[in-house]
Amino acid sequence: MTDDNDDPLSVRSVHLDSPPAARELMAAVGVAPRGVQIMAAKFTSRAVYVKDLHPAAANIVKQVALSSGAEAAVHRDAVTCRAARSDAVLFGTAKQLAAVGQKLTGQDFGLDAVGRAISRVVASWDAVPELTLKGECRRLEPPLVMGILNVTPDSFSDGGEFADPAAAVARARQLFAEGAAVVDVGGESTRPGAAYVSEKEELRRVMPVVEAVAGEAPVSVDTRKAGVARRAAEAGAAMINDVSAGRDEPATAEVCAEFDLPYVVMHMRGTPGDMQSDPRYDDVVGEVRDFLAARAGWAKARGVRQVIVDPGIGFGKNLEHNLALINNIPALADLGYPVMIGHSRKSFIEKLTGAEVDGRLGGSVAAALVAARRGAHLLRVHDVAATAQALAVAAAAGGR
Ligand code: HH2
Repeated sequence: MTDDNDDPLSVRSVHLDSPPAARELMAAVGVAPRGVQIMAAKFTSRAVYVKDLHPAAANIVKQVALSSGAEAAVHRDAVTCRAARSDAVLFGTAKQLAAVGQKLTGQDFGLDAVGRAISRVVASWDAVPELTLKGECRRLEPPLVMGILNVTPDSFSDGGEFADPAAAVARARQLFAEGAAVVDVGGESTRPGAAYVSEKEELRRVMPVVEAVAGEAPVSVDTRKAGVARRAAEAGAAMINDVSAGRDEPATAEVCAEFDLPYVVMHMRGTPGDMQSDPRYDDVVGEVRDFLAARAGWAKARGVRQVIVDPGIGFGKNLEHNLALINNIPALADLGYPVMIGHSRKSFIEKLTGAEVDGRLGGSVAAALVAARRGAHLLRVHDVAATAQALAVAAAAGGR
């Protein structure tokens, strides 16, 4: 990034669970130990992270924050300009941080764009997105549950179970009865190493379910193919879920624009064939966020009205990456699109607990609750009844 920083993606929300989490983040930014001690006293759970500032800009951010009653933790050598660049963590109430954003807007050293980005990020904290599904507008807090229905022989968890169309249709109806707001029908496994499925075969698998159920309730189709998306839309599908985010077949977004369907764009590193071979990121949250912002913008430019973003848990990510993404959902939600999380029964639960695929209910429900707390708007799960029950109890007992 240059000094005339015009990249608003350098500013993002962070959620800090506790004062130690705040201290750890400040230490990573390069704050002096004494400064960490003083500023930890101003701990707030929601903070704004600004990446890669010129030291002059970092000093202005610090002054503006202090004059607004907020705090900005910057690198210890930003003040002497010995640090070439500094990140900043801004602590304060939403009101104080909104004032910081406003005061920075119009300033030099690239701070105009940073100020506008801070204002946008802070404004997103209180916004609850909505989603129109089959003509019905749904508020996404608490999150909607999306039931998974794989009509494949080889999906990692339910492969082969619902290959028979009658069994698949019955399962879809059961998922709705258990509390799913939408059921995601997939005819191609995207598990690591999965083989490509032809369009003809994918249509043969998914269309009987879409044709039987889409008239009754909202059906999503999990497909990377524009031809499948089109046939599903013609048969009344309510949403398209594209794990390639339109990179495989850009025309998928055009189908969503034409039929005014919500379109899920998901982050994946590599392809299902190679994605799990030693994935690496410098900044997994920042890189996934930048990708989703770009793909959502791309879909919007093609006329899609409702875009949903998904960090793609398990798609080219190791355990640490998956946990960082779940913990940093606020940094994805502040892009202004509903956030979907698909954590259900995935192997990060095995890495944490040793559980085999059919024994991951507890881990899946726990991840759903954490994701809901962090602000996820749609949870894509196999176990709808257990997830819906846990969300209802968590919302009643502890909010959201
Ligand atoms: N995960 C899978 C498939 N589709 N779509 C979105 N948006 N997000 C996800 O995390 C996601 C997804 C993989 O899970 P599953 O469908 O259970 O398995 P398989 O791909 O083996 O059919």
